[in-house]
Amino acid sequence: MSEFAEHFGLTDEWREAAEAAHPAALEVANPPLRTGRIVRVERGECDVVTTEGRERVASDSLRSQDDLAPVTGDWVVVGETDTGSVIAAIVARTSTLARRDPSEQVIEQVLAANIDHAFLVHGLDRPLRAGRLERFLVLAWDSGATPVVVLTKADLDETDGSGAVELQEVIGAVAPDVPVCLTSAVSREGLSALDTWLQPGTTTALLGESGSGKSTLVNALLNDEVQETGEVRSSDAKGRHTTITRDLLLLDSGALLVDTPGIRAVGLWDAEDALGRVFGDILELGDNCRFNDCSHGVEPGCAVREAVESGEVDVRRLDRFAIMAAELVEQAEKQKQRERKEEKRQNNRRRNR
Ligand SMILES: Nc1nc2c(ncn2[C@@H]2O[C@H](COP(=O)(O)OP(=O)(O)O)[C@@H](O)[C@H]2O)c(=O)[nH]1
Ligand SMILES: [Mg+2]
Ligand SMILES: [Zn+2]
Repeated sequence: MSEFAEHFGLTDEWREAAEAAHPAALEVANPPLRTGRIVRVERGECDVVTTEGRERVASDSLRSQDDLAPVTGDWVVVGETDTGSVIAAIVARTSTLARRDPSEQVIEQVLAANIDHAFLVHGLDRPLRAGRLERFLVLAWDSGATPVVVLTKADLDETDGSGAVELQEVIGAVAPDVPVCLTSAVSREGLSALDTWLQPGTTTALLGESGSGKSTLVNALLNDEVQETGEVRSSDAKGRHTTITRDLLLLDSGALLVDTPGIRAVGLWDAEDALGRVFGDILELGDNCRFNDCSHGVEPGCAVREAVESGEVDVRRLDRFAIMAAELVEQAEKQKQRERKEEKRQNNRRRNR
């Protein structure tokens, strides 16, 4: 099938936004300018599907002054330089899936952009950790995408369905308003229910632990073995290649999918509001604590601990909330330090000129 930007979700809005970015693009590159969407990012290069077709372009260092690295899902303006085609401008994102970079504690890592739905994928062959699910939920809400929990490997359920029901109860307690779908890539059970979200021109990202069945699910939806699958250990250099790039893939239905490499560490980045969506009840209860800055620990008059004692709030959930909230405070503090350092550096440089 030939590929054009029109198939990858190009709407009038995106077209107009891209055209508005033309003046900025012309500072970096020459015409002919064309609008496209990034479908794959590799070191220094991207595959972009433009209104002219698919092409490989340099992600360009000139443009990087604005600190924005192109990611899968981005809408971009491509133009020409002496050394070939480059991404000359990135169109403002409507959503970004981001986490704290696991290698660098104070850097945000954007996983994908312009995502409508996030499938939080969990395999029935392993225990569900509520804390993990909460993290993925926060990540998804924070991105602006709508989360859906997708349980995979239903064919492996030996409990005659009661295991899945139990799991759905656990998920319901953590995320009461989030839809849960039970699927199997092997029996193809439940796959058509995903059509609710996999609508033409919409983009869905798959998130979840390594081995949860994301790539297998993608292949089942594509009816093709595009993504490599298998038991994965990302530290296992000799192990087979698994998902390392994040590709934007086009389904026959016209829906778009982004498979992501198994995420082991879901460090939160700047996600206070999203935290409130997952732990809204605790935040609300906290309004009734005697102290404004109550940590819901040992302070007297703590409404949250009262709710724990009365059984209204699960104490383990409160613990997980406290950990994530502390993480966000710590991250914000580090970010501030980093900004101060950067400011100092720039001031010094100016003075030494
Ligand atoms: N029985 C069964 N196995 C599955 C299913 N989905 C994935 N798997 C297996 O689970 C393992 C991990 O799957 P993979 O798609 O690579 O997981 P990913 O790391 O999330 O991309 C592989 O061995 C798959 O064959 C399923 O629906 N049923
Ligand atoms: Mg995979
Ligand atoms: Zn309190």
